[in-house]
Amino acid sequence: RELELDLRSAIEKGQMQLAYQPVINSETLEIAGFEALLRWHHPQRGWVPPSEFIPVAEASGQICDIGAWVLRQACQEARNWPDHLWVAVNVSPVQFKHRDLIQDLNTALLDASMSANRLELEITEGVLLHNTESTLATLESIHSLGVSISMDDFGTGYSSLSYLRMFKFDKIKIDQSFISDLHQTQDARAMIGAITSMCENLGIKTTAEGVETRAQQDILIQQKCSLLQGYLFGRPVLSSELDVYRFAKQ
Ligand code: G
Ligand code: G
Ligand code: MN
Ligand code: NA
Repeated sequence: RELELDLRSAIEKGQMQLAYQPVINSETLEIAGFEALLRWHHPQRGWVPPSEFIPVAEASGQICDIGAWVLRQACQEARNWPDHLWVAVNVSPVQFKHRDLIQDLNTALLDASMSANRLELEITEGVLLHNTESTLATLESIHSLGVSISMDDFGTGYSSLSYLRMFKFDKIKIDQSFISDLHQTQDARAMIGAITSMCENLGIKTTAEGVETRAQQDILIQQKCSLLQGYLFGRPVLSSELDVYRFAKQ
C-alpha cells in the first residue's frame, strides 16, 4: 500500500530510469540490440527491484502509465543509437490488455521519430493465456505498425508450443533455466537444439537468456541459437553509463 503510494509519484519525481542489457548476434558476436529493464531508485528505499514493484503496479493498474513511460523513454534513448541497434521493451499482460497500448506505441514512435522496425515488444505467457480474438487483434495491430514481437521466458509456460501456433512471433527468448544446466547434461543440449531447429524452420529467431559462461556460449553457437544475452556479454547498465557508440559497426 505504501509502495503503491510512492510508485504514484516515482516517474514525475524522476526516480525511474531504464537500464539496457546487450543482446549479441551469435554469428558475428556483435551487439544486435538491447533489452530495456526498468530501475526504480527511491530516496529512502534505495533500489527497489522490479520483482517487488511491478506486481504492485500491475495490481493497482499503474503499470499502464509506467509502461507508457518506458515505451517513450526507450524510443527517445534508442533514437540516438546507431541505426542497426534495436531496443526491446517488456510489456506487462495488464498493459497489453489496456486499450491504449497501440496508441501509446504510436505516440512513442512518432515523438521519437524512431523507425518501428527498431522496436521489439517482449510479452509473456500471461498475455496469451486467454487466447481471445482481442489478444490476436492487438498482436496483429502491433505487427502492422512494423514493431516486432518476442515471446519472453519461452519454455516455462503451460503451453509454449501452442502459443507458437497461435501467432507468428518474430523471436522467442529461451528461459534462462534452460541455459543454466547446458554444460552439465546432454538432455539440456538436445532440448536447445530441438527448439532452435524448430524455430529456424518456422522462421522465428531464438535468443538464449542468462548466458554466463563461455561453455554455454559455445554450445549455444553450436546449436545455432541466433542471439545470446547474459552476464557473460554484459549486465544491464543505466542509460547514463551506456556508450552505445562503442558498439557501432566499424
Ligand atoms: O533486471 P531484472 O531484475 O530487471 O528484471 C526482473 C523482471 O522484471 C523481469 O522479468 C523483467 O521482464 C521485468 N521487467 C523489467 N523491466 C520491466 C518493464 O519495463 N516492464 C515490465 N512489465 N516488466 C519489466
Ligand atoms: O524476464 P526477463 O527475461 O525480462 O528478465 C530478465 C532478467 O534476467 C533481469 O532480471 C536480468 O537482470 C536478468 N539477467 C540477465 N542476464 C542474466 C544472467 O546472465 N544471469 C542471471 N542470473 N540473470 C540475468
Ligand atoms: Mn525480458
Ligand atoms: Na525472460
